[in-house]
Amino acid sequence: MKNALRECLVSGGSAIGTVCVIGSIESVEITCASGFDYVLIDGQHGSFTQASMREALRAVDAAGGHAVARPAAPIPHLIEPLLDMGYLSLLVPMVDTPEQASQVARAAHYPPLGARSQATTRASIHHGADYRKRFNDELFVIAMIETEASAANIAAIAGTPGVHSCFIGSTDLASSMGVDPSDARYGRTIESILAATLDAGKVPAIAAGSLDSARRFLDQGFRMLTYRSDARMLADGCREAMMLKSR
Ligand code: 3PY
Ligand code: MG
Repeated sequence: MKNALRECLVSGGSAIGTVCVIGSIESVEITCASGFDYVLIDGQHGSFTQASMREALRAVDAAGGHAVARPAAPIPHLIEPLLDMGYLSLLVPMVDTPEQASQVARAAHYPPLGARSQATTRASIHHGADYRKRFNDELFVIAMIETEASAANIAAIAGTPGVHSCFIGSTDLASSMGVDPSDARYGRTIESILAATLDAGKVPAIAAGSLDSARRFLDQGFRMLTYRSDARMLADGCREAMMLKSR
């Protein structure tokens, strides 16, 4: 068992991924085949069921990719089933306070670092006999910073033991601040989240909706970047095709 995403990011590398929301295993396979370093299987906004989150993980594994799971909320009982399926990386939305961050980290880790419950599950069979012994060293927990409250608490959230990365949900952050992404205050907030994440020795991560913003974020120092979604890229391709109508 090896978490290639964690290994790459904690040793100073970068990773580019996208998010699968359509909920189709075929879309997950197509996305993986294009070479993203990870694909986020979205249990917050995606059309996945618990069963299809498991199928999606199998599809990503079969394609030699890396799957990150997003639970619907930062709630311990939503985290455990994803780990029992075999996911090793978690992107947890709406982590607004250090208390929520430690609750998430505690739910995800086995004792003595956390309180995850033991069981014979797909994960413990699929990942081999030493799964329970090695799990805490392979788990990668990413807290999403995507509200004004979360941005205000960034130092304490980033400093939480067991949180390995802070990921800016750039769309929700702008929405929570009530500003457009071109707003100067928004730009300063992103800078301060990045700085606090680096100060805590954690991996800075972000979502980008365009190639321009993705390049800017990577130049700024973000090392994990989720680019658009399968739905958005399908919609963009369709819109491009329909330009034929106005030729
Ligand atoms: C956001 O931008 O709010 C996200 O959640 C990206 O995944
Ligand atoms: Mg969001």
